[in-house]
Amino acid sequence: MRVVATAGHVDHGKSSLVLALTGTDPDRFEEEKRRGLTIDLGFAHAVLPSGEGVSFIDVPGHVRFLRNMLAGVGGVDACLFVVAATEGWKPQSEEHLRILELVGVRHGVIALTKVDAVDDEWGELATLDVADHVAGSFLEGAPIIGVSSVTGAGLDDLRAALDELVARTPSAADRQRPRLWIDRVFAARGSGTVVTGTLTGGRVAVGDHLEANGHAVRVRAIQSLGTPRDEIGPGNRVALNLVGVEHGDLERGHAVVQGGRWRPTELVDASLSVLPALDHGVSRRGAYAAYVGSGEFPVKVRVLGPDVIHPGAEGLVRLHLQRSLPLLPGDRFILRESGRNETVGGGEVLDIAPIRPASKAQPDRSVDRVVAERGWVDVDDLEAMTGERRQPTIGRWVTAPGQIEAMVDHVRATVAAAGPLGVDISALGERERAALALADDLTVVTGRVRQVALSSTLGS
Ligand SMILES: Nc1nc2c(ncn2[C@@H]2O[C@H](COP(=O)(O)OP(=O)(O)O)[C@@H](O)[C@H]2O)c(=O)[nH]1
Ligand SMILES: [Mg+2]
Repeated sequence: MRVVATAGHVDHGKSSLVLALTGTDPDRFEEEKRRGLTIDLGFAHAVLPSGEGVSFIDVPGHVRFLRNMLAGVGGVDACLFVVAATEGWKPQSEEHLRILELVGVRHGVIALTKVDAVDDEWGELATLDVADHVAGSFLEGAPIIGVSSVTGAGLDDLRAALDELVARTPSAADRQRPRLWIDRVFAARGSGTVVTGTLTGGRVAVGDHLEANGHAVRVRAIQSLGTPRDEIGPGNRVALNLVGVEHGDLERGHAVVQGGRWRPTELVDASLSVLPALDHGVSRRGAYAAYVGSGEFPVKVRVLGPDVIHPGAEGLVRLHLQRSLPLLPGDRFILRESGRNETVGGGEVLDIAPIRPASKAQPDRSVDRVVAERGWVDVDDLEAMTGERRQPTIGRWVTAPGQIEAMVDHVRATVAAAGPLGVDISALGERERAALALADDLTVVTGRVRQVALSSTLGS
């Protein structure tokens, strides 16, 4: 099963196309049907000719509902990019393409819709124009299929192209760290709460004990594509029935994760690519909205290093969120200036627990840097901060080069300074005691650490 998000300008025929491909109208709300306008995310699924299933997340194209579009593209593998042959490339064609690039979508097909309303020559020109606009992006070279949701023309070709898309899109990675960014919440009919989202990072099984926005919950039931499941892997649309939380306590943008394995954070260092088309740089400090997972979060940005990141350039930033989120290095975000209603750029989380002051921070994704900056790091902490499990170098710690030797020397010096009676072992810290075990020349006698008598060292 793959999750494919639609993208493209308003009224270009995204929702009609999803309906034509799946038989499900993704515009769920009465207001959407009445206005003929997608406001919120829509969901539908179909079986492709190969037998492979595909879930569609239909996003709104109108710039006013961009936040809903952003909530939809967080966990997707691929996109169905829609441009109407009648209108050609429009502002949200451009903005959605940039956003998909910044959130890391790398695969897609392009549907040139409404071909029934143009003649062949116009259709060919429109195709060339679209190819021009996507040149240099991840959609360069992607198939551009002329379709009509009205006559059904081209739909079989599009289905075949979707099959190829699904076949060439790598399946979602299983890192044994499931995370579900919630996009909808309901009260379950019996009791408990149902949340839906695109599962990433790992598997979830019925009976799992998880944490939803910090509430301890148990998974009572799982559904995917309307079918009950005992467990489900990453890369799927899922609905989880959760016991232990009121539906009023959860909302879009919250995450469901395994408690204890994450270190929710309000402060992250990240890379930021500023869109080339922006007419100003991102300056030293400012207030923005960051879009991460399925959520929109107010954020203060501080540029690390030079004062301004210019349009088209990439720099480093420190993001101050107003609430803590379960993030990991590698998570992607989009930055918008809410006041100007303008997408500024986006980037990748590099450090979810920066400890160096902003003036000295040099974030990157290296686990060794996280260790080096701390000297000693608990293995579980390190995993929660980086997503990577390392072998401890001593006790339960991973240490930077030279740290263990320095600690052994320090313990040796402490014992030497204490004289013949030695040091009460309870006066030593955990790390000192771990280092003590490595010092052949020290011994513990009735609770006191002493130097091994010289004669016994020589005799051994
Ligand atoms: N002639 C024609 N009209 C279409 C086609 N697809 C959609 N439309 C019309 O275009 C308008 C916008 O379609 P919609 O699917 O809501 O666009 P969205 O905003 O991209 O989701 C509606 O009035 C549709 O009936 C098509 O293939 N041919
Ligand atoms: Mg729509």
